[in-house]
Amino acid sequence: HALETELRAALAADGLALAFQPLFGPDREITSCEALVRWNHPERGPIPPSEFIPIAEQSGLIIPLSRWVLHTACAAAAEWQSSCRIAVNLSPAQFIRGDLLATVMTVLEETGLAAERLELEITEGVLMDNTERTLETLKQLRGLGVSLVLDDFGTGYSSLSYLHRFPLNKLKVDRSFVQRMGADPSARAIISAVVAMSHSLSLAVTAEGVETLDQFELLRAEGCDTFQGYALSRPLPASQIARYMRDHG
Ligand code: G
Ligand code: G
Ligand code: MN
Ligand code: NA
Repeated sequence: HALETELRAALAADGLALAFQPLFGPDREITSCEALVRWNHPERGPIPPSEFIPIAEQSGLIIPLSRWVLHTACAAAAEWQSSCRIAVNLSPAQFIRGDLLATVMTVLEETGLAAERLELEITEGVLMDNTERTLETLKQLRGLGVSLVLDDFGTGYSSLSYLHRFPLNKLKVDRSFVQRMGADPSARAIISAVVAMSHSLSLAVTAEGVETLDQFELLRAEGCDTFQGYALSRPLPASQIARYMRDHG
């Protein structure tokens, strides 16, 4: 695959970058930032992660790529004059390999970031595979002080039993529910029910894909704890995030 060769070269030659999207609490204070990998191809221009992450996953490149993301995100957060947390997306392949815990420990040591400032985002698929070993790894990560976030909640084949079986700290309600909320009362009812259930299990809830201030107000009224979306902030280049946090301190 041509793109695979070029992605390998980009990773080796410092050709990838991170964007950081702030997440906000109900008073619009910044609570964390999500690291999002970016590839600006020298000839083709920006290639979205939805195109190159699957190629990285098929080729095994996802392992060094994910390590680069984790290291770069933690190193950036360690420099911020803020106690804001950093959220990093994990790939299912990182669980299959079996050295995720060691990688996270090494990166925290290398960057000096406190474990309490790192949030790891996993998807429902991770919880469905290899459940015993995954459960053990997640418990060990929690033991370090890292937080665990279930991303894109409601899109996969999740079972509600996962929510108490796995040691999660937070759910991110998939943006498809947020986007349907205005027109479709059942989408709002789902969000309302997810918030009630999550809070009764001591899980925090993030609403993703918040594109309008009306959505922000509704989601706040429903009791969501944190909010992410274009209405609040777009993902920002690494060069802008530290200043953005100072100005929105
Ligand atoms: O940034 P954007 O909205 O285009 O991201 C699209 C998808 O790519 C999202 O589902 C996001 O989780 C995923 N993604 C972005 N950055 C990373 C990353 O560093 N690692 C992994 N595994 N997925 C990522
Ligand atoms: O799946 P995950 O949550 O990791 O994906 C995050 C992706 O969502 C990023 O690629 C980011 O660019 C995108 N995103 C962030 N805010 C919004 C938004 O308000 N609307 C839409 N459509 N996408 C968003
Ligand atoms: Mn995510
Ligand atoms: Na998501």
